[in-house]
Amino acid sequence: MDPMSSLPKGALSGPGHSTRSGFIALAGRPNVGKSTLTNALVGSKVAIVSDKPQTTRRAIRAVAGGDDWQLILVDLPGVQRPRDALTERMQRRVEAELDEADGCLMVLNAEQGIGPGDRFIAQLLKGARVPIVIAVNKLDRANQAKTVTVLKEAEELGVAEAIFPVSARKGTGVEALLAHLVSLLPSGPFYFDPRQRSDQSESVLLAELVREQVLIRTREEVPHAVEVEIEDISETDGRFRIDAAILVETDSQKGILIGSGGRMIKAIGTGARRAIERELGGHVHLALQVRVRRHWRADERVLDRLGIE
Ligand SMILES: Nc1nc2c(ncn2[C@@H]2O[C@H](COP(=O)(O)OP(=O)(O)O)[C@@H](O)[C@H]2O)c(=O)[nH]1
Ligand SMILES: [Mg+2]
Repeated sequence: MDPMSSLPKGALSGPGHSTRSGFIALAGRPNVGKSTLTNALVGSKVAIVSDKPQTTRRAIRAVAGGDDWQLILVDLPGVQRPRDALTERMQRRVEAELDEADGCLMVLNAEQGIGPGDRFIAQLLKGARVPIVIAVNKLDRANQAKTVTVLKEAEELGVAEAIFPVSARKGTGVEALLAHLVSLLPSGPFYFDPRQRSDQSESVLLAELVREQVLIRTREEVPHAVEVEIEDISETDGRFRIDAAILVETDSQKGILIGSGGRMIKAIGTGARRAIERELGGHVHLALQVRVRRHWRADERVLDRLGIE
């Protein structure tokens, strides 16, 4: 999907300004579809998606852009009660990002409706000095009556200057939302090379594609306990070899990831290889290893090395 293709050019840059660019911070409960919406707005996969909590650990800057505008979306890690060094860092990051943004996009879930978690976030945003836009997502999962109710409740939150019903999965309404967000950006030079789609290094993106496959296939404490490190990438004649380690905290988690007869690690490897091949556009040999590294989540040095700020 290319959400940009039919945007009128004149609508995107004010008179007398050559380019506009800026940052939009994404807020919303876990699982409302922030990462999916980021990918839809950018028009390519920059953020991994699953229905597990803490899928998004790093504050990715995703870059949507046209000829004369650049909109940088900051997909914030989920707001949670601090429990360990990892969640504490995530919390600090959320506050810092809002401070630097030109606008905030709060995402709600039309399927579930608005609950105490959404109201809590809306309350936090009330103090923000930036314009707030609401996207009511998962329109494809709500009938008309439900949609009308949620849109009304969204308005009653009293924080948004504009509200857009969308389906990030299907692309419905994404173009109108994007045009509005672009209209909020100040004029100014681009922050990123226009060919860039995010600020993630290639190895972090590839590690995330492996982690996404783990998240899709595991439950309970396992998703939260897993991290992935790319140890080596090499290319010969358009064929890639990638060595990656999946880090877990206990032997039992390692057992789960390997699975009986190695079936689980095989399924993770096949899924990840396909996703990486789509990203790199070539044949990939993916060598995966599962390693136990106890308490990596509490180890600031490991977090630094993995790029989790
Ligand atoms: N049906 C439907 N599912 C969606 C939509 N957007 C996201 N999802 C699903 O909702 C789950 C959470 O999405 P994600 O983008 O990771 O949410 P985040 O935690 O807010 O970043 C995933 O299973 C997505 O596939 C949508 O528009 N429609
Ligand atoms: Mg996310």
